[in-house]
Amino acid sequence: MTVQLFYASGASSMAPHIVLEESGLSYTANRVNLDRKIWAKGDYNKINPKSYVPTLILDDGTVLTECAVILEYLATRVDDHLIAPYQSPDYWQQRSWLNYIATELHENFISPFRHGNWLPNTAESKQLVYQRVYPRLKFVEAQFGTGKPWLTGDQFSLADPYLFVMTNWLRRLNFGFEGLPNLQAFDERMRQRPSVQRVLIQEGKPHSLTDK
Ligand SMILES: N[C@@H](CCC(=O)N[C@@H](CS)C(=O)NCC(=O)O)C(=O)O
Repeated sequence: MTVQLFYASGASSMAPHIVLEESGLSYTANRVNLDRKIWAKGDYNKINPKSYVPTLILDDGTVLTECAVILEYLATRVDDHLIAPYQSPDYWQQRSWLNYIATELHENFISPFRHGNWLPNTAESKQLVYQRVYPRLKFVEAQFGTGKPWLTGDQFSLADPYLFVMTNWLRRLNFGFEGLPNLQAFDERMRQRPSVQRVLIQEGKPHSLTDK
């Protein structure tokens, strides 16, 4: 089976990209230009009319969207080390984390002006985003207070690459890790994984955040 991932450099699509690298599944990575909504073969909106990444196309042509769902799909395709057994207590904890990252962190990081400029790139919008994400990140920070290496415990799971996208955005936006030492250590731990290093090299430089 070969799946096709559609990604933009440094976007939330980096999370399934890391999971694909972790999983050993066969895949192709198709780069999307989000400013122009095009990819190597033309109009990206024909691939995903929601007009955002990530998109995953399965070998039977099924199109999957929504980062948390794509992550769960990929984790269930491989052996069970990335996700807890279906409906176990740990499974529900992982589901809660994926939903929290998607709705409380990911969405609040996205620029209020969105299209063509999905991370904030003006002083005002950056400030607004920081006010929204900081208390939510503080909550995650406290979860790491118990000394766990990964978000859901001692074992790396599908939630970690998604959280890493958020800590990577903290860096990109120059927000830093003030008051978030556990998240900073997590970010550094993630960067030591060979899968993450490969994806950072493959994806290359993200789009410019220069003030417009
Ligand atoms: N609800 C979607 C949101 C995905 C999303 O916000 N993607 C951003 C990049 S992280 C995007 O592609 N934005 C393109 C645009 O708004 O023009 C999900 O959870 O996957």
